Amino acid sequence: MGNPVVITAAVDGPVATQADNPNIPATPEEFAKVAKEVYEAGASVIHIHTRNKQGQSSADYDCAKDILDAVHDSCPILTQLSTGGFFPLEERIRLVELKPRMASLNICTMTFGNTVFQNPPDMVRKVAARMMELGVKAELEIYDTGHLDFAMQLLKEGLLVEPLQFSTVLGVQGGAAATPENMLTLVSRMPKNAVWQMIGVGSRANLMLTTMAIAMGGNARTGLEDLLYIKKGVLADNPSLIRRLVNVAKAIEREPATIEETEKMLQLPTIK
Ligand code: KMH
Ligand code: ZN
Repeated sequence: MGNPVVITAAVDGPVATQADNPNIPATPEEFAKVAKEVYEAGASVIHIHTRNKQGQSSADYDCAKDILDAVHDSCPILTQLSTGGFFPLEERIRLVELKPRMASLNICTMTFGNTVFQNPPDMVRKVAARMMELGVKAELEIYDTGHLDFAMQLLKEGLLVEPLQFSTVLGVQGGAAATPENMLTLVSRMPKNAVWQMIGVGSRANLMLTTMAIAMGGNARTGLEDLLYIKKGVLADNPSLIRRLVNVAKAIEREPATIEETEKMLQLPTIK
């Protein structure tokens, strides 16, 4: 099948808890279960924000290891750990030592809702260098055009490996708004050999922009990190969101990428 699409399941996120949506995984067992479900639904990548024993977002190294091990044991889905929670930077960075296949790399400090998302340039350089040493591919989360520019600067400095893997994140308060125009601006400014996926925050933005991205030949992400409700008043769950996106892809004659296709398309390095 030609033109496969990499579908990523962002199953929990850094903020929401089971009080917001009971379908958010919290324990290693719940992460393992949801990993298998989204894999069977068509996702080839799982994006994980690790949690502590109380189910709260946390960069605790041992808890993160338990979650990652449980997911790896459950199915062949490719793991992408978030280094982007709202914890001390040193704790976030340490998560890459767990050697997931990919880890998020947030490029710039920004206002994020009512908080400040701290990503100082030298710290970003340090994490990028360490990811390269370990063979962990950087998933570059860009929330505005300046973030793309700084990613290009890091490439020039030899801290990133091509093809760059971008996630265009639109709809965060403090970043660019969730509009088709903003998506097109960002995508048109990426190097030609880059791979990219769309992350639309909020129910409407998520479906509209991921659909557009798939139609344009890009990749797409969905899951409870990006939207808690599938429609007004109806709580979402991860496998249903993946199935909905797979149906969108199939309707425009794209098939979800297999694990092998994803490894090839994203040119994932070998873990060292
Ligand atoms: N929820 C995302 C928009 C990351 O995973 O590195 C921001 C985030 C970053 O959580
Ligand atoms: Zn995330």
